[in-house]
Amino acid sequence: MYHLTHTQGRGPEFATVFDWRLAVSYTIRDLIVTPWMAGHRTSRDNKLKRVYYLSMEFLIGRILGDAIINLGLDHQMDEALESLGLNRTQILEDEPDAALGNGGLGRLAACFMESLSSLGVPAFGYGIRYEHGLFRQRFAAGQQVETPEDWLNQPHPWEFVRVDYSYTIGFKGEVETVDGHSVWLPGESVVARAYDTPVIGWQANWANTLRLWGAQPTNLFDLHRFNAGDYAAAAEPEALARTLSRVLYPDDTTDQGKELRLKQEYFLTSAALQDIIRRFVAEHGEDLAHLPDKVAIQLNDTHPAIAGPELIRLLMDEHDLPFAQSLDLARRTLNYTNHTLLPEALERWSIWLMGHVLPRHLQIIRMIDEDHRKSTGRPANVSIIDHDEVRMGELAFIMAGKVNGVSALHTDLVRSTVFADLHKLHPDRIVNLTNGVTPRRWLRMSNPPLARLLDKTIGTGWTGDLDLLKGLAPYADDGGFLDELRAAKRQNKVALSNGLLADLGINADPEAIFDVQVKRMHEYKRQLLNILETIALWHRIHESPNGDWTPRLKIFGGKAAPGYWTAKTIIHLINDVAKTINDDPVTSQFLKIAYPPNYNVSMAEKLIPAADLSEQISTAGKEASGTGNMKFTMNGALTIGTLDGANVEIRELVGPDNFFLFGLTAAEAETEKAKPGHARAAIEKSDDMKIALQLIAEGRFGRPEHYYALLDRTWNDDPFLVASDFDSYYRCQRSVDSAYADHGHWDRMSALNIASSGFFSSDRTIRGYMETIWHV
Ligand code: 26Y
Repeated sequence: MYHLTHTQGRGPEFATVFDWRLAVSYTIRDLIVTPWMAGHRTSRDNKLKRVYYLSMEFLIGRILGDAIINLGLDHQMDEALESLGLNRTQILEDEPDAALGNGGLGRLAACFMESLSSLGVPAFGYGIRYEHGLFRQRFAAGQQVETPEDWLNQPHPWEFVRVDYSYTIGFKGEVETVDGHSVWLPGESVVARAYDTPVIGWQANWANTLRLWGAQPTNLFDLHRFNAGDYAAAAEPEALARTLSRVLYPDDTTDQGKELRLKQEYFLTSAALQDIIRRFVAEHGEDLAHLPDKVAIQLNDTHPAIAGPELIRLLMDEHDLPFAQSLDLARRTLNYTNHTLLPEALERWSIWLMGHVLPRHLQIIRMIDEDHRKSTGRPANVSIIDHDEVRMGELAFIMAGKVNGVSALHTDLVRSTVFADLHKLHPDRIVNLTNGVTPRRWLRMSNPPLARLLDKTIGTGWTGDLDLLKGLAPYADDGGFLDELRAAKRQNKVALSNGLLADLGINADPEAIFDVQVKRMHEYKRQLLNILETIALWHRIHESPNGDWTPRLKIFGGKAAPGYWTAKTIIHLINDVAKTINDDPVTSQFLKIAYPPNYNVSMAEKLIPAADLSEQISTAGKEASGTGNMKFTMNGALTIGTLDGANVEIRELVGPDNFFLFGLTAAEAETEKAKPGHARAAIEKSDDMKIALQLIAEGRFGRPEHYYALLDRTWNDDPFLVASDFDSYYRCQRSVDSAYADHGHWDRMSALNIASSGFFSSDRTIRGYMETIWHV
């Protein structure tokens, strides 16, 4: 009530949901500030080593609900809101979903921030305060339409602006030599201003800071021009600077705006490193030789890989250390996480662009490259500069103390493929840290029915120590427990069904298998395989409409990069197929498709707890880890999947009997792809796949000409082996049908999945980083 009147300036009789939501948020924030400041004091007074997580993406989602959970105030909050006559869901859902990321890599960064706080590790996350996060998706005639996201269009109650922490970031210009020293005279500059959001850990013992940089002009505007009446030109410096933190880059393959992306990466990295060095000097004095003892920096993919040359530049040009020592200090401070093997996602910048935007850094990159080649005996294939391009993966690797993969399989592939040559030179550098997710958000907060059942059955300790879920295993044979587990799942399915009916007009049967594939739209993730299987099943049901079919609701969710034509065509196809199938009276009791638009963190929180089946069907060898797969397992969904990414570890832990495996292995997939005509050969052999493609070509689902290119690509190229895996997938889905029909059996498998999911807590992952990489 205090914040409603004194901060929001509204009496209760006039307050809207928005007013109440802000008042509640400020009240909760007040409670976070105390442990937050205490943590800062403890770290500073004890001169503790800190972890710095540099990421271009933090996909945090909504904050309020998670903060309430971590403060342990969920029951009190419910009572308080009830006494005020307020609806909790309404208040929580009024908060915009902070979408400062594209997908897995950004959400991982957010889970890591939460675990770092829960474990009480002194840490900062550094990112960019994008004014517009990931675009909003809607469908027009089944096709994706992007509209700008606008989360900062309203007050953001969680952040504290730090006008005193501002750094100048230069671009372009000249490098001159003065007294034997190189001096970079940037041609442009902007100011990076810090905006801090506290991240509260489980049980509120510790809070760290997510520090996001917003760009400000060095000169606000040109007063001469303004006074002369040229208002637009006067505001130019401001507009130019602001573009730097204006929009999140969609995971994209187009060439457009490459320069802006490079500038954004440098903007984040330079601001973070200047801030880190300032703090180090303030706490430990000017002797930067001890930097690696007090600072561990993690680069989330290559996006902040300019950190290597930038740290060397700061040490050498601004703090007068020699190159060799600067290089050594940087290497003992920096570490790099690789999240992809896909060649199109490995960043490369033309030498021209690098020299144009960051001339001093290009010089330093050449020095790093030369030093590395000399010290390793000048082997082939390991240079940072190749074919007039700067290879950021090689740069990050060479500048890192440790390089990590994100699942066991992915780490093996990092060693044997992208970095095979560098791995031979530095055999101890690559380590595995399998991803994880925070059980606070992804279980306790998003799945209250299951959380209550777990509390009742094994006690509440699992939230902070997910390995305790093992205690559930004995209950997998307890009929009473299994009934309650089913009831909890059903409650989530009913809630989701109500939402689907209200939002999409789809009448879902909670008894049906809720079969969910939610993730970014990418060919390698093979949403195409899923929709083709759906078409084939629909056709089979038509052939015997009185058959004993297990009812299914197929749920899709995900966005395509705006310039990714094939991914957008697959979205269109799913929507076209959904329209035909959902309107078919012959099959509708058995099969429906729902594709709610604008999949985001908040939607994941509703879909995952309601899922029976988790689709993790990427071409083996292509999905680095996956983290959605872990969330589903924790929430009792069974996985249908390939041996890819962390699926391999999920299957090992839950046991092969409790996992629906299909498809080629990574090695087999490589062999298969090398066979000329592999797609056509596989399609010719598969009646089901052939029919599915034929039905599309005949125009059974909207205008066939929309799909000619996709069909042609599937018959003649099929780079992600949809055809080769089709029959195996189709058969596996039918074994899902029969398994689901046997309730007792299914629920037992579900219980065993939950019981084995403790390993996938991001607390375990962070402990691994602490031990093997950061030494904190
Ligand atoms: C613009 C471009 C350079 C780019 C931008 C974003 C390239 C890649 C990305 C994002 C990649 C990403 O999200 N990768 C995912 O990381 C997850 C966390 O490790 C993995 O679980 C997932 O398999 C991987 O695809």
